[in-house]
Amino acid sequence: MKFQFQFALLLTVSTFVLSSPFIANSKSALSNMRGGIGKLKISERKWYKYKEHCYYSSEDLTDWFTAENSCRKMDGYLVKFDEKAENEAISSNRRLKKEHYWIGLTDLKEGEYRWIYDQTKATFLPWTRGYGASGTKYNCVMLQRKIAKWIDYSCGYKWRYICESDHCY
Ligand SMILES: [Ca+2]
Repeated sequence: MKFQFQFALLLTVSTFVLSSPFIANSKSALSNMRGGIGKLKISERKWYKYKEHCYYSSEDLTDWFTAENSCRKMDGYLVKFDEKAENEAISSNRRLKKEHYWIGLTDLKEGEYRWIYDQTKATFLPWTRGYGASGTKYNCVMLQRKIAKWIDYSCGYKWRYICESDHCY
């Protein structure tokens, strides 16, 4: 009898908690978010996982700013290479090895290369020979085809791009 009473009480309390509007809303928001990201991953299979972060190589070609926007929409940002090993891993695992890809680095202030993700300065700059000092017309950086070297280029030019996300589902 005592057990039945406790069980009934527990059931009442959990029904109340689970049906409260706040929890119901955040649960549905979370499951929508997961559903969206999950669907993209599973249906398109373009994500690569490296050290708990996920990387997405786009198929579409856009200017640098549109690329950054597209990354934000998928809960990410244009890739930030925190260390050389990350640059090399992502470079060699991009979807199309023979293509250039935008990365999240710019020198909107001439010569000062910063990551769009957190505005920190790049700690290493593996330029392709002849690039990296091309003046005020070339302010956005891309990963060169085939190798883990970088090229500064005109931000309006349309290339593929790589997004990074801290959330791998
Ligand atoms: Ca990173």
